[in-house]
Amino acid sequence: MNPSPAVEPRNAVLDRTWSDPPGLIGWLSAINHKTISVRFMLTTFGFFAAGGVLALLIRLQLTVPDNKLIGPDFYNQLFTMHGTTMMFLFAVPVMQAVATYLVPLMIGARGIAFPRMNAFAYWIFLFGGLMLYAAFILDIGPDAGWFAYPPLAGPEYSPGKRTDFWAQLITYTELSGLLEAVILITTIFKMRAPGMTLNRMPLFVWTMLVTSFMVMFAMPSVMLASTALITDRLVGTHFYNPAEGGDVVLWQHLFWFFGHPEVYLIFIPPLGFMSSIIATFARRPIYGYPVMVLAIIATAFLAFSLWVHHMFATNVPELGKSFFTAASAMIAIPTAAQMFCWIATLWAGRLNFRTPMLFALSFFFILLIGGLTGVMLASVSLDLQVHDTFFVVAHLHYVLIGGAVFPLFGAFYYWFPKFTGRMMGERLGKWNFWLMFVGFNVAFFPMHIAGLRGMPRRVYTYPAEMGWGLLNLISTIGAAILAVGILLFVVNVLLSRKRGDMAGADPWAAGTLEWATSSPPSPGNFPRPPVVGSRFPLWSKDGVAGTVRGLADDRREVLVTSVNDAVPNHRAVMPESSPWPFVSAVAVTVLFIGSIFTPWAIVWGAVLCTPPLVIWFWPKRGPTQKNIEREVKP
Ligand code: HEM
Ligand SMILES: [Cu+2]
Repeated sequence: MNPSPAVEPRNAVLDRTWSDPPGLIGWLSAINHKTISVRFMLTTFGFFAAGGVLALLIRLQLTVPDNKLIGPDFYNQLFTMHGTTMMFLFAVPVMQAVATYLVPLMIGARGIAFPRMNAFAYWIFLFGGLMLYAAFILDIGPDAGWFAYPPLAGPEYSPGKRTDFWAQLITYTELSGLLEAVILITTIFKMRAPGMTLNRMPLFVWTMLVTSFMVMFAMPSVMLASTALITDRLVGTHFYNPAEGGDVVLWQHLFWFFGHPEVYLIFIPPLGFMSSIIATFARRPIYGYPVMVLAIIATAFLAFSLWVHHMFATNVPELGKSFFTAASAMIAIPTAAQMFCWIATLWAGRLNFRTPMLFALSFFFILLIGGLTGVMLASVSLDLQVHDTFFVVAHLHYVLIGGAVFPLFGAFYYWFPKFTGRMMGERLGKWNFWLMFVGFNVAFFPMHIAGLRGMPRRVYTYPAEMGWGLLNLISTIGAAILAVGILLFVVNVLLSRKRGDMAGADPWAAGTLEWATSSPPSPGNFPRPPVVGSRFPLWSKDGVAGTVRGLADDRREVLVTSVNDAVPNHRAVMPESSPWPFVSAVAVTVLFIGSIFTPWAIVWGAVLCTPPLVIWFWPKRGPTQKNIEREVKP
């Protein structure tokens, strides 16, 4: 094991080449993947906080029976905005945000593929989220639930513009998600350091590869669904109108063909966090690497074959329900396989209980409960019994928070030194963890019982005779403890960013490439990109077999390698910073928001979008790119 990798001295020319320009225009022109990723992470965390505040309002209203604090109309908006925010503005985007920082570093690349598109995707995402919250503040926020079932979400029962804002937000976030998926797949396939064969890729990179492919199949489904909903509402098509030959169950199929895999888009990247953290803190490579990779791929395939388990209460054929029950139960198998590999790794390792490790270990406990209630819900008869009760609310939060939020917080503790050059406070970290862990269980465990006793979800209050009051009081107290825990995280980040212990390149003595460069990394990531000789390059003697020479420092040159074996192919020059992705995103936003109000916005919006897009893509022969062959043999 080689605890302190030899970090190459920084190179001033290279730093200047890859830096974002100064000033306001420069700020809007930034395309460096780390700059964009940090903004992306802060934005998604901002939405997480907003969604959390809405959750606290929901809990406040449910604390006691017959509560009159929040009326039914506002309550509808609360749970719709809460679910929508968490699913579309936090959970998937935050994984992509973290990945756009880490993946290039983990694979030894100087940058990311399509950096301008990456900036564009970020701006689109930001504007979409702000639009949704602007609508909410102006009291035209959506109120038909995060899955917006027609006919409730259709023109007849949801007049006004509320649902249109929701449906348009889907297009923003999914467009951003699709672009990020293309960027990550291209980066992972074509920009890995020489020697990093597919078989040597860190498991987190594998999870992001698989997740990105899932995004490519899942997102178009919901974009199609929501566009059809908009045309139903805006120009009177009849996709979901049975009176005119439409079908409301069509919505459910299209939505859940996206919605179920969505859960795995949230859950698979954390499997990669887990593997990184466990390997480092057990001080040994993850046991059963091929099993892990196959399990991740199998999970992705299975995830697409069980969307109907969200529709057991509709009239899908009985035989179909049996099939989807079986598929739903089967998905526990690859997850269990991974759990066993991690346990084997931990068993053989010497454990180190720092904060990231605590968050990782809590995953086992919480996800086990969430997984068990999931297998219960996969059975049609039990599902019909607890359908639309708080049992489902408890289940989904155990899976989402246990499967994603806890590992994500662990990941922040783990990679914070790489992002900032400083460690996060360990004492505050322990408090942060225990308050979140205890608060979470106190908040959500009683919901299982309330659900089994019949408490329905999405109703703003309940009569005292039902006897659900005590359980709800406990839940609300738990939610408050959880919120304090999350607040401590924010405090810890703010304090540690300025005053944390200096980290150095590899504070955890970890084995993967992101730790082979300074913390925080220089704008160009690696002064000389490494050549990889093993799965944990920093842990084996000839893991870093050399460095790549011959890449220019005075222009944004990257090495392009082959898909399977990462054999060097050619050099490519990445584009310079540019404000046009930002301007284009503004123009596209005008088009989308306009089209909520009039179909004509598609026409004049397109006219508005054309100039910035043309300028963005206008072939330019700047001083650095002039006379460079785009394909030069290294
Ligand atoms: C921070 C602590 C959280 C609390 C206290 C909380 C609380 C709640 C409650 C009480 C409901 C049920 C509302 C009702 O049916 O009347 C709910 C719904 C929901 N929550 Fe959370 N939640 C939290 C975090 C999250 C996270 C992190 C996610 C996703 C990543 C999430 C996703 C959802 C979804 C999808 C719904 C369903 C909304 C709907 O029925 O349309 N929640 N939450
Ligand atoms: Cu599902």
